[in-house]
Amino acid sequence: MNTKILIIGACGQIGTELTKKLRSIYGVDNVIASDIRKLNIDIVNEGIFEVVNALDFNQIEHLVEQYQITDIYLMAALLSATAEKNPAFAWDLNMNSLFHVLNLAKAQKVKKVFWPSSIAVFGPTTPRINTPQYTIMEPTTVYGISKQTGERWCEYYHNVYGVDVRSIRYPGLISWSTEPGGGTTDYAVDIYHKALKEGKYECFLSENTALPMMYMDDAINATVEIMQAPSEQIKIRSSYNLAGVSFTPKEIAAEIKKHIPDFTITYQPDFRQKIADSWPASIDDSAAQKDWNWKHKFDLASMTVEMLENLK
Ligand code: AKB
Repeated sequence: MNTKILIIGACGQIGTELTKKLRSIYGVDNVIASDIRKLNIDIVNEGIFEVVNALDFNQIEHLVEQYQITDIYLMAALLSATAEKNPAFAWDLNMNSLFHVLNLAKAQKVKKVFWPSSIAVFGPTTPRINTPQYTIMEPTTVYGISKQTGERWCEYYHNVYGVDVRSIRYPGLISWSTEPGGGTTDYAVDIYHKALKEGKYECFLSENTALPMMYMDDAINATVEIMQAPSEQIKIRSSYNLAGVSFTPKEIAAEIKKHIPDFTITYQPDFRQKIADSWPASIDDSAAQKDWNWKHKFDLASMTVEMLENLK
């Protein structure tokens, strides 16, 4: 049976890039993009696009049947900063969309599910440096609580119902072609835009706040690789730690200054500082390396070159 993919939340930061990549691999007609709203962007205009509410089980089921979907990528979610402003809706969206998709897989209407988790599953009591795969997890944000709970359900659906669900704990993601949507790590994208446009940036995190980050190309490759790996290689059915680069606002600013010598940065920490302080500074992803041969390519220097070149 051919792979037929449904991406829910295809117009978001990861969804847009993922849709392009999956269409290049599986063919435009085999990747159905969907989102709550129809934006005038490439992925909407270049292939099949459907408006779908991730909270509406019947709508998703209908699309699965209509297009004979085999794999679902559920990318719709409220991220950390936005979720803190609307906790009830964040919980509803982040949890119930996952249940809908897991239940479709349990009913054997689809074969495989990808669901993104996040470094937000960790909390202030987690070891911050080189955070292990298995460790203390006491998240303090609504987003983190929803992702940690989601991980438990993914593992449960795999163990009890045999659902083939695969997941990655994404760090902060950095891309030039898509804007982030309401996360704590968003500054690391904004800073490049403002450096080019205004030559200065006011950062909402303090200068020495180290966070795990990753260039979007690496994140997309990881997503494709974990989904293409033979099922028996996927030993962790909650979610895999994934590491790229770790840096502070001060370090990324210094890297940008190598290309834009007049660039200046100031710091005005807001409510997102507390969220960042509760997250790891760096991640140990040796389980992903061992189980499905994961390896990132981009470091801070090469990512900065790509970002500035493409945003110009
Ligand atoms: C956020 O900042 O909320 C996200 C994430 C780390 O999951 N980018």
